[in-house]
Amino acid sequence: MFINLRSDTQTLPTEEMLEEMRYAPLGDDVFGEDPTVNKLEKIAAEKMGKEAALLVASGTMGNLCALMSHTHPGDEVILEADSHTYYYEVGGFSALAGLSPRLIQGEHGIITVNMIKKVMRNRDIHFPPTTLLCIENTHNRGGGTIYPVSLMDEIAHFAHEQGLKVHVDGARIFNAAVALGVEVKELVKNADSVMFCLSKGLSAPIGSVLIGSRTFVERARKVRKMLGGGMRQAGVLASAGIVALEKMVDRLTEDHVNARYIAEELVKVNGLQINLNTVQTNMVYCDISQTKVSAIKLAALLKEKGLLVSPVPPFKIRLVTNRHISREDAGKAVEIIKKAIEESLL
Ligand code: TLP
Repeated sequence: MFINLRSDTQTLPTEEMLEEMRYAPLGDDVFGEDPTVNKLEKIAAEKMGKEAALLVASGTMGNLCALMSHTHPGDEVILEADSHTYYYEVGGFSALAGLSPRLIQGEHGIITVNMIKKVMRNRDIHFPPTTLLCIENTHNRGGGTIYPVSLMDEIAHFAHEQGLKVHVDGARIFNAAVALGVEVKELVKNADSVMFCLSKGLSAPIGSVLIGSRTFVERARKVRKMLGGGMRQAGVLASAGIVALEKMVDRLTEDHVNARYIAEELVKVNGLQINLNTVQTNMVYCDISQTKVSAIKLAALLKEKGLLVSPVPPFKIRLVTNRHISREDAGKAVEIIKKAIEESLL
């Protein structure tokens, strides 16, 4: 049995989810007739303080539906340079949405109004129209870092003044809300759309939700169909998603406490560097460049010792706590890493 700190995407459905999946009332969601999907979408929209919501197969599909619903091919979208949408979504923003990216290198993924001001251009015959700004909260490659409410508000106000829509990749927005001790709707109240994942720390097996105004979600529903994401008896998935939203949010604090513990232990290890300021939620990024091993090699070495982590080449590894990781597992993981690093320094 591995201690699996590769990602919170590795979480398995709870017994209650499996039970709900067995008995969920079902219908054809392409016709809007699945009562369980409709129920999940209603709950999600309410939690985000918006009019409507749409269940999608994945976070990637949710972000793409948002991009395609807010923009037209040929538009420019402002993205953080390490954002998931830019970095890990196979370039769908360009290949499928036809957008050109204007990148901002944030600080640990976090961008400010001043940074946005620097990349804003005048409306000019030579430039593509800039129509959308994306924000990732929490920011994955930034270390699971959080945009606080005030910054989210400031950015959204500025973007709107500039005529831009604001989409939030909130794959882990509940981690941000729990860590800040605010209701999630506070964080997205000025955004035009938000996507969050049911299938990460919240433990549902499949699914993400895209939320926004009624008109936006109508458009996104059409785009989802075009992308092949119109699902039929999707209530099977939505039923687990309802449990995720209603029962699995508060416990995310445990993951944050465990991540902090791991980071504070590992920062003492010779050869490892961790920026403790970025350990704000359920992720720990360790810089291993002072050791003699690459990220890929260290991840393989750790796997041999029973620990799964994500290599972030060339010289980082990522550990993500989740509901299958107890405090005891966190302690064991620290010991395994210490041993592997000692061996690699020899
Ligand atoms: N992130 C995954 C990998 O793709 C890296 C992970 O293990 O962290 N937005 C953010 C911020 C994400 O971290 C992810 C997944 C997504 C979107 C995409 O979600 P899925 O995997 O459901 O398409």
